[in-house]
Amino acid sequence: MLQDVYMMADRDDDDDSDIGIKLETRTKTKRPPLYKVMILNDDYTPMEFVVHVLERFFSLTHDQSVEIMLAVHKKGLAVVGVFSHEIAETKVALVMDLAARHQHPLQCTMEKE
Ligand code: TYC
Repeated sequence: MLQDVYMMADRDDDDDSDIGIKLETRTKTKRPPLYKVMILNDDYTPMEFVVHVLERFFSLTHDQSVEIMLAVHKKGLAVVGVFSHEIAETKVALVMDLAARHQHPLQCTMEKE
């Protein structure tokens, strides 16, 4: 934990009774960084497989999954979710593992937001 120590200034009155070191501490809590998880287009992975992956691992509805899959198909890639480092890493591994087991070249990556 990072802590700061502040010096308290003397106020401009005639006595110096309030000069001193204020040992107030403040705990800095940083939010953990977030990671975008993306899927990339390729020429071989079947559209239905990509839709299935989006529904299964990214809690998207069927309609949302079709929309994102088509966006990736047209534009090359899309962000499919934003997660903590550990969750993002797990999602990428699950997608890559399922794709490999079905011999599809689908790529899933993560990037710090
Ligand atoms: N381009 C693929 C096809 O025409 C479909 C596809 C979409 C593949 C999204 C990957 O991330 C992807 N079968």
